[in-house]
Amino acid sequence: MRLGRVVATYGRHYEVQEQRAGVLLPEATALFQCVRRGKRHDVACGDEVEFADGATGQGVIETVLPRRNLLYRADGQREKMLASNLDLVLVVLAPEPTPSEALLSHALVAAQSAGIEARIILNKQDLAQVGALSQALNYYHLLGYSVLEISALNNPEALRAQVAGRVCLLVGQSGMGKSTLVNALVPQARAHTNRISQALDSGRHTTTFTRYYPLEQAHPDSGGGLIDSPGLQAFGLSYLRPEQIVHAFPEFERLLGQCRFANCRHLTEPGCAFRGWSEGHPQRQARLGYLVQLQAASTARRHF
Ligand SMILES: Nc1nc2c(ncn2[C@@H]2O[C@H](COP(=O)(O)OP(=O)(O)O)[C@@H](O)[C@H]2O)c(=O)[nH]1
Ligand SMILES: [Mg+2]
Ligand SMILES: [Zn+2]
Repeated sequence: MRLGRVVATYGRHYEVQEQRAGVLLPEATALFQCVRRGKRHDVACGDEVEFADGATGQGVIETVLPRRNLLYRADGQREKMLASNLDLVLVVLAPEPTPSEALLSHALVAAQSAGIEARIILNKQDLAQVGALSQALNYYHLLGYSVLEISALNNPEALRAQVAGRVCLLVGQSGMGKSTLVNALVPQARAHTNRISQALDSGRHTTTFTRYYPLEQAHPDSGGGLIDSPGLQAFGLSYLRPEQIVHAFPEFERLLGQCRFANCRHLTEPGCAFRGWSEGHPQRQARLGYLVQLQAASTARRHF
């Protein structure tokens, strides 16, 4: 049995890189194309696994080792793992295509509930329309989230200092520049992407797989890298319990207990502190809308 890290997930196929003492072995000889024993659906990019190797770089994942954390989403009862054992979630936004503030808020809630630090990357600084988005993101800056303004095309290096030595997942809508950022910081990324695209044999240009790209470091042991993921259109969080969600909204969490009714859903109840604080502030109202929407989706799902 060998020990490895899942560095790519595509469909029910996994690319596993062997590791010893927590350090990935050189790609040239340590990459294995694996399937999961018993066709189970419980492997995420970033997982540490035990696998049995077969012929010519093939393998079977036997055991998924305990995770430090797991970022996942759920729409209704359908759950989808994004990545595990993360140090940082980077939510990538850009002025075009039209960014979704709901998706941003959901991603921040997901990271917080998983106990993972989240930061915001505002990409495409070179575009003129970036000013309005930058202003909108000031709200999140004031909530305590780091916002890094960057252009993947002109100054990608600013990101390197933020990610050095850490395992970072890039999430966001399609077209925001996640893959461009990865390709700018990791020279070998394109080769891996092409290889997996060919394995998928789809002829599509969108990335439909998640892959970890180690960053080259001054010290090989310092680790860290970027995980590129497919574009998200929605980030359902129905697995959260209604009372968990408010803790991922810092501006509303501090108002807890101030509504007239202890079981206030912040919809139409009189004396609602959340609505009172939001009235006349479109951005606060939008955020309250996301909170209420997440709570409704959570209540609609049965928790056991
Ligand atoms: N103007 C501009 N375009 C960018 C920048 N970063 C990425 N793009 C473009 O945005 C498009 C989508 O980028 P991609 O990396 O595929 O986005 P992804 O879907 O998030 O992986 C591509 O045409 C990129 O060339 C940037 O900083 N400025
Ligand atoms: Mg991409
Ligand atoms: Zn209320």
